[in-house]
Amino acid sequence: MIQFADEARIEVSSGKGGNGCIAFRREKYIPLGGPSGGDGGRGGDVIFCCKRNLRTLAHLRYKGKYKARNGGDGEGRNRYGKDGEDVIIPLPPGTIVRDWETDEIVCEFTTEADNEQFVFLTGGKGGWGNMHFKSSTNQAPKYAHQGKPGETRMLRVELSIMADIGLVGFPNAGKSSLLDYFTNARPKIAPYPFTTKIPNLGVLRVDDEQDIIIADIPGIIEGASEGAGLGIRFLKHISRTVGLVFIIDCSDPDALNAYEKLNAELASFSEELAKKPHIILCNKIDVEGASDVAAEIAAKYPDEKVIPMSVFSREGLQRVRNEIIELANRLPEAQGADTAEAARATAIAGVTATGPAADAAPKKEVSAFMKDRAYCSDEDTQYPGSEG
Ligand SMILES: Nc1nc2c(ncn2[C@@H]2O[C@H](COP(=O)(O)OP(=O)(O)OP(=O)(O)O)[C@@H](O)[C@H]2O)c(=O)[nH]1
Ligand SMILES: [Mg+2]
Repeated sequence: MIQFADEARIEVSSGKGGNGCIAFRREKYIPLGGPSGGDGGRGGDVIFCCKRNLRTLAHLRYKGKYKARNGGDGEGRNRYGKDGEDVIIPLPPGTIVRDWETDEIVCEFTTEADNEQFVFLTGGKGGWGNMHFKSSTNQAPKYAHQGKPGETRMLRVELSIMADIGLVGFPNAGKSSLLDYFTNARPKIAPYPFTTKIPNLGVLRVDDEQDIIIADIPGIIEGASEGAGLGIRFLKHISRTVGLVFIIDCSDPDALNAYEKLNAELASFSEELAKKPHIILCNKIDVEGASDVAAEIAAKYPDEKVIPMSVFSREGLQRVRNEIIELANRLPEAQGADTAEAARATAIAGVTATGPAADAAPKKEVSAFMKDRAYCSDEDTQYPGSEG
């Protein structure tokens, strides 16, 4: 089975600053040339960079340790040491990086953060060479500064896919087929359960103003919360959505109870998740008898929005599209948010703080260490050798 890397532990270290040099100018015809030891170079930084085309944290798992280069030592003839190269760690959007010990969030990338960089650890400063210490009373200083050490941190990196809408259904219900029809994603579709083993994201283009990101996750079965099937850990990837789309295969003998069973599994993962706004799609009505089942489901849940459809025969798909758009823009009434954006922000904050998705780690106060770290755009970052 393909493992979907959504958690990793990494150790990151910034580079040590280079030592200052003790040297004296020695040249023919220039007696007592004076101190000429150059400064050490700066140690490299540890930088996180958000890369939209990354989808898992697998690359971190293989490596484990990231170390920026040390700064070079200063040299004679007033030569500076080379600055140490930064280590740039690419992370997919939706990544949260926490301190391993304190659980403090040290960096968080959203879906819009493509190419955003975050300087996490700065390298040690280079030490001054003895050329700086010449004074009227000491013309030949025989000392220089050592470079400052770098820092090392152990981090937990978590990926939680950011989507507007999450698809929930038993295996084989047609989740991936729906994603394939409505979005640019081309997931694997096959007539057997558990075709989807890792979450897929697709973008539904509404118009020039709006894209809706839909997450297709592996199928859930009864008992998934106790580990049956692929379990429910993938539910964390839809924890931050605005709404859920339940898909029921109406040609399945268990179709009538599917919604209840799915909802029960969701609730055992997180009450918040089970309470999200949602619609119910009754799929495969092209199959004989399935339309009647769809009608029965609609009658069973008069307060729910139940839509009969078929990806196969394309029936009902226009309505499904409209309902998905409406769902993605819906405002949670209770929260009194005035824009869809604000609603999304509330949804994100609400679930990260409460659901097990957050691994029971509520946001803590920002530590002194994190206060002076800052996000920056690509232009603000200086790469070694690019200065001047
Ligand atoms: N007859 C019919 N078959 C459909 C329809 N929609 C999907 N299917 C078929 O149902 C099977 C399962 O579809 P998928 O989209 O892979 O289902 P899934 O929910 O993603 O399944 P998992 O990834 O295993 O959880 C495929 O063989 C599809 O061709 C439909 O509207 N009518
Ligand atoms: Mg699938």
